[in-house]
Amino acid sequence: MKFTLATLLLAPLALASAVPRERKMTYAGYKAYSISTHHNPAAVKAKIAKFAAIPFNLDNDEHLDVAIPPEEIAAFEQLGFETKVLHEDLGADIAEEGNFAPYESVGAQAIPSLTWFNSYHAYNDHRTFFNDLQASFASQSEIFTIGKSYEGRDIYGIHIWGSGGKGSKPAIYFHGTVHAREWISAMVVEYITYNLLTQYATDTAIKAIRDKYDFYILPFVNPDGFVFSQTTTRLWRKNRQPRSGSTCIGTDINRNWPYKWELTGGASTDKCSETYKGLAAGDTPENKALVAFTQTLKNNKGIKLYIDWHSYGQYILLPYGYNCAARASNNAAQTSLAQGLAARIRQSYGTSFTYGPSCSTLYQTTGSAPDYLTDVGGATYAWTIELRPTSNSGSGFVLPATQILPASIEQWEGMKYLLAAV
Ligand code: 0X9
Ligand code: ZN
Repeated sequence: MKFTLATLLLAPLALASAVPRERKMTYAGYKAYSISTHHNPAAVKAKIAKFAAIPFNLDNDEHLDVAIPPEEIAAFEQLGFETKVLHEDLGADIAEEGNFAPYESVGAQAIPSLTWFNSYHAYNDHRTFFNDLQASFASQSEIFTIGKSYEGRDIYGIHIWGSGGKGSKPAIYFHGTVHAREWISAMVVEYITYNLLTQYATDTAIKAIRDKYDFYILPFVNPDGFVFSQTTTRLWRKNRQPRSGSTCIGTDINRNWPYKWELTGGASTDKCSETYKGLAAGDTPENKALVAFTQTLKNNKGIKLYIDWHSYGQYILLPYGYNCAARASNNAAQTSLAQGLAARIRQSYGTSFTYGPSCSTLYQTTGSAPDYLTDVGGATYAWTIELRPTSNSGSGFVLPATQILPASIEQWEGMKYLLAAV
């Protein structure tokens, strides 16, 4: 049985993260659990409605992941749920995660060190790192911006091309950090970018891939949300756009794409919800810029593969999100590629990824990117990849920095398979 998003949105716990905060939220002493729902998440939600629980996952039939404030831990544990502890002390794990190594700019003189991937980083360092990386390969790449976020930050990306020259081949198109708190996604797309650039001259398989496609990689689709997750509320998800008539901030960029936006059941009309869809299709500055850029790629050489990198859960999600019975016309080919990708990812560290159509595998989403990319953008393949961890392996969005490299390496190995196979 699946329960609907509507059920979730009525639950008080969905509101916990909607309170506007200016001072940094420390999460000190919060304990995070994955609660087994035994396929009845609504019953679990009803029992914990009285707590100021912060939900991690949106809509999962099997488990509900929540952080419980210190003063409510004893009462929560008395309920006797079957749980797995994700964070003994969420605040301590967030503090540890916040030990960013400062980035010393190497300019165009040298390729940045791989030590970049040993810690998470401040937003401004991400931009400098990306500029430095690009500058070392200036004849085969360029930095571009597609527009500005609500707060006026550039939404930037890198365009990488091969021997055919700039813009001559179909697009491979990657988005990271659509959701602010999914920090691992930017690190993974940066690692893939790093290898596409640094291995071109020495690895014939990478050269073949690079010469066949133009790459467009945007590590921060939601820069405002990301900055807010670093300065104020670590578990922030949406963009930072206010709406009149509400003190709640933010629209879910992955519910605002102008395709199947008007359907019900896969997004929220409540401005305080984590999946708030906006007042009209495509009405955030971020979605407007993304739509225009996607149209440009479509009208140039078309889009072969789009991947929207998220966390967490270890899923490879195929179209569609809007309807659980709908299948892409090439669903059989997509399924076989996803199976191959999951197998290749597993070869590095044994990490398991579940694959299948998004709605039937995870939950319904309307106005989400892969559906737009498939039916409007004309992408042959448009997927969501939910990175490490799972609720069983622990830690949720706050993935320890020691896992940045393994999480990235297994995706890079997977991409080598996928990009040669599509
Ligand atoms: O709910 C989402 O937007 C994604 N999950 S997350 O936990 N990262 O928020 C899943 C979106 C999947 N949608 C489609 N592939 N259509
Ligand atoms: Zn996400």
